[in-house]
Amino acid sequence: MKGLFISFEGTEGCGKSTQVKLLANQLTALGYRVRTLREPGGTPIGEEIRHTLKHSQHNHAMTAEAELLLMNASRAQLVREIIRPALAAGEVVVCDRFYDSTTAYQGYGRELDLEKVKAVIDFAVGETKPKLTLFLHVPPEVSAARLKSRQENLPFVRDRIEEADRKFFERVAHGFGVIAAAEPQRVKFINGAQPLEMVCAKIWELVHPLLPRLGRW
Ligand code: Z5A
Repeated sequence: MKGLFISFEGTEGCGKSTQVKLLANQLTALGYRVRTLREPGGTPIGEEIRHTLKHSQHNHAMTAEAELLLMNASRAQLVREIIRPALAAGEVVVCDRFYDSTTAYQGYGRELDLEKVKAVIDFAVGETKPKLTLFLHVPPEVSAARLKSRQENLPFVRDRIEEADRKFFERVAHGFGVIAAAEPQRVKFINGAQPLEMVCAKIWELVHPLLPRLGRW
């Protein structure tokens, strides 16, 4: 693979989407070819799965097992349709969430068997794994305040996953901590509660050393 694969992770409102855009702009300005993606979604099939997972009127009875498999059906499609060809073409792929979210949300949050979760992820991604994962950490009160202020400016759209209780999100946050501690080479912890520019600068510090190996186009 000639390209570079970077994923962003963290709890809701940690600032991933904002930083994905900022990083993509920086890289593009330097002449790199950049592909920004989100999960679940990122392909026409994946976006339909995303709707089923989050917003469909018929998703109230979804089981944790179905949720796990749908997340990874979307991922299997994204990996083969977009990520592998983009990496083979030498692009920088920047993904808003990837398989660590499955471990955190379906493994720790929904309390599915972690070995089974890992087996499903492995089947979906094969050898396609991020070189660098930027884990933006924010305390729950910062996350809640950001989501509230964003919601005030947007029309309400029901989201099944956000309907889970506080304990679920505490388990998810704990899960991300365990993941970051287990793979410190790949997963870099960043304080997402800092001002935007500081988060952005820290991210650049981590991404920049990986770039020269790519060359320029
Ligand atoms: N999910 C799963 O369960 N299993 C999986 O395998 C995968 C996903 C892949 C996807 O939801 C849901 O799917 C998610 C996990 C689950 N569920 N939940 N709950 P999504 O894609 O709709 O949303 P999200 O990924 O949870 O992210 P988000 O809520 O959109 O937040 P964000 O992208 O991290 O944050 P943001 O949009 O960049 O920022 C939020 C606000 O804060 C915004 O107004 C910004 O302007 C502001 N912001 C950002 N950074 C800062 C700083 N540094 N200071 C001040 N304000 C800031």
